[in-house]
Amino acid sequence: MTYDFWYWPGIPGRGEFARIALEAGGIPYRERGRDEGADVWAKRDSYDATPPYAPPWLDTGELVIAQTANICLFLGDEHGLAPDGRKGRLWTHQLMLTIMDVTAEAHDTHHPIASSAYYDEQKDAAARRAEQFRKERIPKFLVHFQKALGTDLLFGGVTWSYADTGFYVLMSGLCHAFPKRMAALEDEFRPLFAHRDRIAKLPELQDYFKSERCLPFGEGIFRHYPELDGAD
Ligand SMILES: N[C@@H](CCC(=O)N[C@@H](CS)C(=O)NCC(=O)O)C(=O)O
Repeated sequence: MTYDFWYWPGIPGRGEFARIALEAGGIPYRERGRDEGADVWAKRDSYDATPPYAPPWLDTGELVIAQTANICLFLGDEHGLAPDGRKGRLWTHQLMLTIMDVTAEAHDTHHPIASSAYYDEQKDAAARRAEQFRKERIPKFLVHFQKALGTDLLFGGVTWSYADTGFYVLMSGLCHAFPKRMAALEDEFRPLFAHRDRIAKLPELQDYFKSERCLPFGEGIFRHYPELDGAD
C-alpha cells in the first residue's frame, strides 16, 4: 500500500513531522504536492468525506487524514511507530501535540499578525513576539521536554516513536531559526540535544537525509531572520 501524502512543494514545513515518520518507518508514500502541476488547494476541495482544512494530509485511498499530529497518530497505530498500550499511545500523541504547539508559536514569531501578510509588514510585532518566544517560551517548553525525556516511558517507551522523530524536526527547526538562542541553552538542556543527535543517527533515516526528498528549512515555519534571534 502506497499512501498519497499532500503538502506544499519546496519547503519541509509542517509536512516534515509526518514525512519523517513515514521515512523512518519505511512506509511507502508519494509526495503528491511535488508532482508537476499539482494543485494542492484544488485537491483539498475535491474531497467530500472528512475533507482536510489545510495541508498536510494523508490519503490512504480509504481514509483522508489531516492535522499533523493526527497523521502521526494514524501512522503510529498502523505501522508500530508508537507503543501499543493505551498509556504509551496517549503519551506519544500528547508529546506530538505539544511539539505542534511549539511549532505554531515558532511560526508566529515571524508572522504574528497575519499569515497572509508579508514579514516586512509585521516586523515590529515580530521582534516583540520573537523576544518573548526566545526568553520565555523556548525554555519553558524545553523544561517540559527534558522532564518528559526522564520519565520511564522516554519518548514512547520504544526504540523510537513518531514523537522522537517529531522532536528531532522541532529541535532542528529551532536551531535553524534561533541559532544563538539555542546555543545559549545547550548547556542547560544537554540531554535534549543529545536526544536530537540520537534520532539524527537512526539508520532508518540516513538515506532520507541524503535524498532530494529531504529539503532544507528555508522559507517555511522555521525561518532564520537574524534580527529575531539573540542569545537571550
Ligand atoms: N494544525 C494544522 C495546521 C495546518 C496548517 O496551518 N497548514 C498550513 C501549512 S503548514 C497551511 O497551508 N495553512 C493554510 C491556512 O491555514 O489557510 C496541522 O498541524 O496540520
